[in-house]
Amino acid sequence: MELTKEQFIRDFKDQLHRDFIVKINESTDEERFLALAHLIKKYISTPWLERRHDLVEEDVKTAYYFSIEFLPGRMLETNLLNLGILDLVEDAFKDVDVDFSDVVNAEKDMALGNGGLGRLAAAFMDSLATIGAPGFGNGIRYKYGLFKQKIVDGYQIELPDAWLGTDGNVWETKKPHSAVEVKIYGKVYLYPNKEGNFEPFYEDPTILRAVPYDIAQIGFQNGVVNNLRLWDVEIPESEEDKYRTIEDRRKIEDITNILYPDDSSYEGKSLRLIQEYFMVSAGLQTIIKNYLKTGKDLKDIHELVAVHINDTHPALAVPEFMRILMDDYGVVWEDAWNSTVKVMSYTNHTILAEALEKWDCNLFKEILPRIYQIVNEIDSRYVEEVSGKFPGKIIENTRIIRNEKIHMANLSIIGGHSVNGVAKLHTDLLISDVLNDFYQIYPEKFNNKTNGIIVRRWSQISNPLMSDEIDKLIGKEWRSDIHQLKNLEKFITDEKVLNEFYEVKKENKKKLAAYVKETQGIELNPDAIFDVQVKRLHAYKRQLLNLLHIIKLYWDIKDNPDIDMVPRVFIFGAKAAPGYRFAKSVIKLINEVANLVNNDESLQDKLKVVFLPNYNVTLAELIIPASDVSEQISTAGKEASGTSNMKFMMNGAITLATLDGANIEIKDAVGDDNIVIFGMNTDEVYDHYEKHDYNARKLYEENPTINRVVNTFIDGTILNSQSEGQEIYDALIRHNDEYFLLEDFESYVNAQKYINDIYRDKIRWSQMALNNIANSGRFSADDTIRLYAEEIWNIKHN
Ligand code: TH1
Repeated sequence: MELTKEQFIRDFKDQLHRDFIVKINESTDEERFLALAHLIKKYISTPWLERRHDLVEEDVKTAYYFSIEFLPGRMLETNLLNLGILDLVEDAFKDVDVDFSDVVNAEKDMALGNGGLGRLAAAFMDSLATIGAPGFGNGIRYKYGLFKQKIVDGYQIELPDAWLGTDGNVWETKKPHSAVEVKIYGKVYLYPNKEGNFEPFYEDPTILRAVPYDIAQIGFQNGVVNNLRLWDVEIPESEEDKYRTIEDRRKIEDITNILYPDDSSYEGKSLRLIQEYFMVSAGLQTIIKNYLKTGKDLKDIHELVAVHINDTHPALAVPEFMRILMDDYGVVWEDAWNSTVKVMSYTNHTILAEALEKWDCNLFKEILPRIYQIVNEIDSRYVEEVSGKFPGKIIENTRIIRNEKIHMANLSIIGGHSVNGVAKLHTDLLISDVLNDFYQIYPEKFNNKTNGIIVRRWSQISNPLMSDEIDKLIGKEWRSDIHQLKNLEKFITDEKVLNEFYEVKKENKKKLAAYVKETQGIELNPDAIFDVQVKRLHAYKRQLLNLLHIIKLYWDIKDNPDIDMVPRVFIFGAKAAPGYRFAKSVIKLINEVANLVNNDESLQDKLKVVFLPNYNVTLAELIIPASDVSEQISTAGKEASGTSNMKFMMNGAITLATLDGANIEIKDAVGDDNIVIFGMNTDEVYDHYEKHDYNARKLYEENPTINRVVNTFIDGTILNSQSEGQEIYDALIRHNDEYFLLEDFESYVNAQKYINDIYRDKIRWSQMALNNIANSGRFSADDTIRLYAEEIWNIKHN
C-alpha cells in the first residue's frame, strides 16, 4: 500500500490519541500494539469490504475451508509484511523512539489449534489471500485457546489460555447481524407435504444463536483481503426464558469455550460433536444464503461453491448441506446429492487408528436427530449403489454406519469428490492400505497435496539476520518469489559466504541462549550443536528415542570423561494432551534427565538438556532459526507429513530423520548428502506387523548398550521419577515397544555420531545448511494451495 513514514506516524499518533487518550511517549506497549492493530484494520477496511461484494456480484467460485482449528500465532508482523509496510513501520518507530519488538511482544498468540493441523489451516488462509484466490475460512471462536503449559517439579501443569481477555481479539470484527440459528437435540418427525415430500417437524429442540466474528486475511502485497470467520455461540433472545440459572446458561456457553487439547487422537465426547455441528451448520447456512443472492438456481450451487473438510471434524458438512438444501429450500434428494458430492472435498491428516473419528449412533441420534436420518439414508443409498459391483467385504468396510458407529472418514469420502493425503508417502499408504477399499471403488477421488509452510513467516519475520544475508547474495526478489532461493546454490563452495551463514546461525543461537538463561537459568554454549525436537508429545513421534540417546551420551561421558565430542545441547518443546499419561511421563523424565545432566559438573558442559515450557508458534519463531539439528524421528509410516521439518530446513538446520512423511520429500529436495537418514522404512515396519516377529525384550537382553540405557529408568540414577521410569520401562520391555524405538536405536546412535563428526568440519556443515536453505522453496504453502485451487476446488487465482 502507498504510505509515507510521516503519514504513518501522524496516523499512529492520532489512533493512540483517539483510542486511549495518550501521547506516544506515555503509552504502554499494549496500547501501542492495540492502536497499531486498529490502524491496520482501518487501512484494509475498504478492500476487505469490497472483496465480499465483488464475489457476490461477479459470480466467482469461492472455496470455504472448514477447520476445527486455526493456529495463526501472532498476526501483527505478518499483517504489516503483507501490507508491504513492515520496514516502514519499524523505521518509523525508531524515529519516535519506540522499541518495535516490545510492541510485537505485547500481542498474545492466537492459539486456536493444537499443532500441525491448525497451523496448516492458518497458513492456507495466508496463502489463499496471497495467490488472490477467493478462499474463506470457517471455524470456532474458542474462548480459551490451547492450554498454557507450566512445568512444576518436572511435571506438566495446564493453565487456561484466556486469550480474549475482557476486550476480545483486536483483529476480529463481530457481525451480530449475520447471526444464524442452529438446532440440536429434540425430536424430529417427518410429515408428508402437498408435493409428496417429507417435511421435518422439530419437537423441543435446543436453539443456538451462532454469531460470526471475522478476521481479515491479508494477501502478500497484492491488495487482496480474504476472510476468516469464527463462530461464537449465544442464547437466542427468544429462548432467554429457558435459561434462568447460571448453570443452564453455562451449558450453552460451554459449546465454544474450549479447544479440545488432543492432537491426532479423539475422545467421543458429546460436546465435541456439538462443536463440529455448530460450526458446520452456521457456516453452510450462511454460504447458501449468500449464494442465493446471486439469483441462481440452488441445484447449480456446485458451480460457485466449494467446501473443504479439513480432517473429519467438519465431516457433518455432508449431511448438513443435504439438510439445508432439502428441508430449508425444497431441493429433491437426487439434485441435492449431486451438488453435495461436487461441492465437498476432504483432507486426511493421519492414519493413526486412535485419531479416526467414529461416533456412537445413540449419542449421534440424540444430539442430531435430523442429521442422523440423513446419514442413514446416505448410507443405505450407498450400499444399494455399490452392491453387486464390489465384493461384500469391501462394501461392509466402506459403509458409513457399522457396528452402531458413524464413521466420519467414510462419510467424507462418499460425500465428496476428492480425498487427499498430505505427503507422498502418506497418500500412498492411504491408497495401498488404510483406504484401499475406497480406492477400489473411487480411484479418481484420490490425490496428494504435500503440506507447505508460510515461508515469509519462517524467514523474513523470524530470521531477519539470515534474510539480510540472503539479500546480500541474491537480491531481494526471493522475498516475493521463493523459488529464487535456488540461486544460493552458486555460493555452495564460497567459504566466505559459508562462514557468514555460520555466524548468522551463531547469533541466533546466542539469542535463544539468552532466552534460556533468562527463563530457565541454564547457561548454553553457542558453539555446541543445538539439537532440537519441538512438536506435540506423542509416542509415535518418539521423543523417548531422543531421550534414550541422551542417556547413552551421559554414560559415555561418565565412563570416559575425556571423550572427544562436540558439546551438544538437546532442546525439547512439547505439550502433552492432559489425559495422555505416557506422554506426560515422558515430559517428566526429560525434565529429570535434564536435572541430572545439567547439574553434573563432571560432564564439563559436553551435554545439556533443556525442556522449554509452553511451546507455541511464537516460541517456534525463536527456536527454529537457532537450530543446527532438526529431529524428525517418528516411526516410519506414522507421521502423515510434518511441517516443522520444512521450517527447520529453510532455516539451515540439518534434518535427522526417518523415511517418514514429508522427510522423504525433503531428502529428494536436498539430496542424500544433505540430510541424515536412519532407521527402518515403512516396509520394514509393516513387515513386523505382518509377521508379529518384533521382540523388544530380546534386543534389551542381548544388546548391552540398550540394556544399560533402559535400566537407567529404573535403577535410581534418575531421581524423583520412580513410577514414570517404571512405566516407560514397561512400555518398552513388557509391552514390546509399540513404536520400535529399540530396533531403531543403534541406527539412530550411529546417525548421531555422524552428525557429531560432520559438525567438526565447519565448511562441510555449512554447505549442507546452505543447500537446505536453497532447496526449501518447494515447500511453500502458496504452491500447495495453488494445487488445491486448481485440482480440487477449481477456483481462480493470480
Ligand atoms: C497432523 C499430522 O499428525 C501431521 O503429520 C501433519 O503434518 C499435520 O496434521 C498437517 O497435515 C494432525 N493433526 C491432527 C489433529 C487432530 C486430529 C488428527 C490430526 S493429524 C485433532
